[in-house]
Amino acid sequence: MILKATTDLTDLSEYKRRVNWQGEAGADGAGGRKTGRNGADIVLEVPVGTLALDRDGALVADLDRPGATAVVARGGAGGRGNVHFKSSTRHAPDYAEQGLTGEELQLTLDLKLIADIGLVGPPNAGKSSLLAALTAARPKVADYPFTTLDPELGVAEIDDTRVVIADIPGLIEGAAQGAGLGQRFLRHVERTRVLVYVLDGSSPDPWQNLETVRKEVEQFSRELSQRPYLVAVNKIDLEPARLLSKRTRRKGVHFVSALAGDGLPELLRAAIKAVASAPEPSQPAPPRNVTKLAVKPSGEMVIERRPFGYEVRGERVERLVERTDLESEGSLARFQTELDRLGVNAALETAGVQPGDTVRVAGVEFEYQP
Ligand SMILES: Nc1nc2c(ncn2[C@@H]2O[C@H](COP(=O)(O)OP(=O)(O)OP(=O)(O)O)[C@@H](O)[C@H]2O)c(=O)[nH]1
Ligand SMILES: [Mg+2]
Repeated sequence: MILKATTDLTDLSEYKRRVNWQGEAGADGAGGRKTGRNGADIVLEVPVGTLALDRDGALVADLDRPGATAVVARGGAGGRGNVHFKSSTRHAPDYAEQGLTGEELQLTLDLKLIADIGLVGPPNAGKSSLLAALTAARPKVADYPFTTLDPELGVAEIDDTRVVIADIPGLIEGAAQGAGLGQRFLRHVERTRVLVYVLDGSSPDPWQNLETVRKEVEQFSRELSQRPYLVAVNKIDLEPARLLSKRTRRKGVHFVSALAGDGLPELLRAAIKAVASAPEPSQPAPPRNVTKLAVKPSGEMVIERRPFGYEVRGERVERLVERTDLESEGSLARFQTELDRLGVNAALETAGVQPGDTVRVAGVEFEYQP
């Protein structure tokens, strides 16, 4: 199973519709020493920016550029055909190995927006209005907090330079502890090079609002909070904000009006300049191509006393069971020999197994017969 990043997709809706995906089984071998055909690879296309996480939330693959691929689950090795078990006394062995089961895993696909500039600020500050004023995006704008529920992207263009801007839901105090909606969307701006803190210049204390939002960002990610940023004090068409702009000269602070268009080209140019000189955002974790499934050291074996009898665990013995065609007499006979060779029978005796006890290996139950 291979994940592949493509620009043809923009969301993961395909994987909402269908959650189970399975590779194709290989074909059986045939007479004349013919090896069976391998099962075809299954390539699952995902939008660029998709992260694949395992059950524990560990990063399995980071599909951060077009064409990036990651093998997330491998098919099982094929079994050896009966010709491999020929000997001087057995000319036509009536057993063959079964193929191994392929890897199976549960992945969470998480799409991170990839933007150059992230708009971050308290609810109702005018982030979406700013996105709408700077780009062709048409996010919902309304006079109440938490209008934006999902992050939105837009492309801004000025002086032949294009930048992608992301607008996320508003951040409030306590967001890091789960208050409001913003915190869970901050990850979408994790990879932006520059943050623009958008403030409502007509609010009672915009600088206090800036403090609050910066603190929430810092609690989310120290690294994100240390990235270059600008401040856009919005709504200077309103009197309190206009007065504030007359009184304030602060480096990196721009007074704008998303509604009237004041100060927007200057803000955009400054943001683009900051993007150009900002360092590449670091990756959340080193990308790993292949999932490592926990594998017990081969040969190691554990025998556990269970209510039903005994359970044998160990990579080699479990593989042996998987490899064995339990319907075939010949295979079973060889299975017995192999159990002896691996020391399973001796270990069971030591553990106190009695003839007739149930022994379970790899989900298959046997009746113990010495
Ligand atoms: N007067 C004035 N009002 C503005 C300006 N920018 C935005 N608004 C108004 O402020 C309100 C909130 O604007 P939004 O763009 O939805 O704010 P937001 O920050 O995206 O809000 P959330 O998504 O809820 O966090 C709307 O009523 C806007 O019309 C501005 O420059 N001047
Ligand atoms: Mg909004």
